[in-house]
Amino acid sequence: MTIENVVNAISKAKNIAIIGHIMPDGDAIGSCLALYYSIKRLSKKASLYCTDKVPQILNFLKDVDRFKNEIEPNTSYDLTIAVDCSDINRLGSFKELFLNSPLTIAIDHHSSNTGFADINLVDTNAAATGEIVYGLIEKLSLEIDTDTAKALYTAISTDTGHFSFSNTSTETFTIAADLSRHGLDLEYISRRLYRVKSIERIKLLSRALNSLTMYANNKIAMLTITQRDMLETKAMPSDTENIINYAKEIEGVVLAILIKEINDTSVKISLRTSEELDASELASYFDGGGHKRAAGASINKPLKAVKGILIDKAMSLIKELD
Ligand SMILES: [Mn+2]
Repeated sequence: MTIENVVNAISKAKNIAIIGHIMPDGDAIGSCLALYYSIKRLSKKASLYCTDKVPQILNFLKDVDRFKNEIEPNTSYDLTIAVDCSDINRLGSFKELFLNSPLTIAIDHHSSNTGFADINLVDTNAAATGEIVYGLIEKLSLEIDTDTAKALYTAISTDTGHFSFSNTSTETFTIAADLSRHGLDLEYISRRLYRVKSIERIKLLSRALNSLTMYANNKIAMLTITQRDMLETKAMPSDTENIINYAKEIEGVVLAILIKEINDTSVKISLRTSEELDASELASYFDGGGHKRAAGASINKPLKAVKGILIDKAMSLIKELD
């Protein structure tokens, strides 16, 4: 069985590289950390790698500063593990390190996983890679300590929308219940993950909400974020995340649009739709792509021009529905 092969490979290895995906999320960081702690407890050497910075929201986790974005000099690894990566490009600048490793493992739950490693521990029924790592730690006959429990709980909570998305299973709750037995302050973790926000983020949100414009009998909601909004609020690019949901959550809205001005001649659009409307169809009109419910595009036109074209196109799609 795959999991036994993973246990064997880890048991034999001396120095292991653990790589989380580009633009890491709670599942990637939490799963990497839990794996790192477990490997350390087996008295082996390990390094944590990630191309992009750990999101600020996860700074409450111990050891996030151990993630390096450059390969440690004069180090060679006999095993490399890709965590929460659906394909090899998700490894970013560590793709080379992975390809040159004598043995590779991928631990992942994406249904789009390409099976790019020597050993692929992929379970598409798992709500988070954190669930798979939990099972692996059990197989390694290790006890779960508080730091490991905290990292795994964060991984699973963030990938399930705090246990509310459709991927949340009985197994998810069973694992979370067990993790909660290891001295976790659940109120503190959810406060850090979901309630505490930077002042810059709130100022940006306030400006974005102020831009709200409704079209087509309140079926379309549009938000815009300008360069000036970003500059004057000192917000980070990641602070724009989730803002579109405020438009999407308005009752009766079938299409939510967020236009983010990149510079004077280009914008990024994000689209969210409900039921009838296909977001990817609208995005493809602007050479973008995505899924039925969520899509986006980068457009080389000024904000004002995009607004006009986008609304025209969206209105005609809405009319087709009636
Ligand atoms: Mn994940």
